[in-house]
Amino acid sequence: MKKSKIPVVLTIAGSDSGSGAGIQADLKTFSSLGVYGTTAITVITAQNTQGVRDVSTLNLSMISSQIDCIVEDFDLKAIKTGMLYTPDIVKIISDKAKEYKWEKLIVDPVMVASSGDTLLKAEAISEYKNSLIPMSFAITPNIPELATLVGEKIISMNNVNDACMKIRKLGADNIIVKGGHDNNKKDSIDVLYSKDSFYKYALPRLKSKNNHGTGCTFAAAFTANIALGENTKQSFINAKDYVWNAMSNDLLLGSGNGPVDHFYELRK
Ligand code: PXL
Repeated sequence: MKKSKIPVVLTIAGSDSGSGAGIQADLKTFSSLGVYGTTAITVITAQNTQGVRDVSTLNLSMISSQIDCIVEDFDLKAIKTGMLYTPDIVKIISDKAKEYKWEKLIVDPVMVASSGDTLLKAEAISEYKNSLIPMSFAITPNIPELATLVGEKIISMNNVNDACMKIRKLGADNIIVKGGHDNNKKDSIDVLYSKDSFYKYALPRLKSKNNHGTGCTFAAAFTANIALGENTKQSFINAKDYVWNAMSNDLLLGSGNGPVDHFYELRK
């Protein structure tokens, strides 16, 4: 294997035809932050800024084969998962994580799109808890995803710590909760639970409704920073700063929830 000039990462996720989220958001984030992104596509969605119209799942052997191809030829510094959709896909990714002994596996437990469309079948949640989360270096739920994972109706900033401790028991080393869905009007606060301590990072809440793909973008930016050799806390801070800047410079595309600007640096 050649000694590459740039860290390589892999995203295992769904395609978003509107390119605001999913594989497309991941690749833009990776490129913008200076890592080389490879992809294993799980599902193809037909969607725009208004919502998801269709989902088509790739067969399991094709998903497996994409991952094998990448692992055999690239020295991966980190791996990120996004939309996995079915229990079978979650299981096969957990099997690959075990087979290849992935140390830096970042699991973004994607469940629902900003448009409200379902991105994960309910039957897949137990597979996440039993197989994939135990293999993860970090998991990056938003507040509704965290509530679903711990089986509670609502999580607020008051009980977020208890919920993180429950996820820790499933085997994730680091838990990052994205506070975008919290009802704090002034700030958006994200929480990192790492090595038995909590760290909170707040930035002013942005009013833009062009927030499609912010969850994917955050997890991809965190993955890129880990691949670049940053420590967990700094990767968390850098990822939030990146999303905040990308969201501040939304591109005003489409009539629904538009994408953020992953390349805001180019347009300064
Ligand atoms: O943001 C979550 C997400 C992940 N992956 C795909 C998506 C979305 C949101 O729409 O479409 C493919």
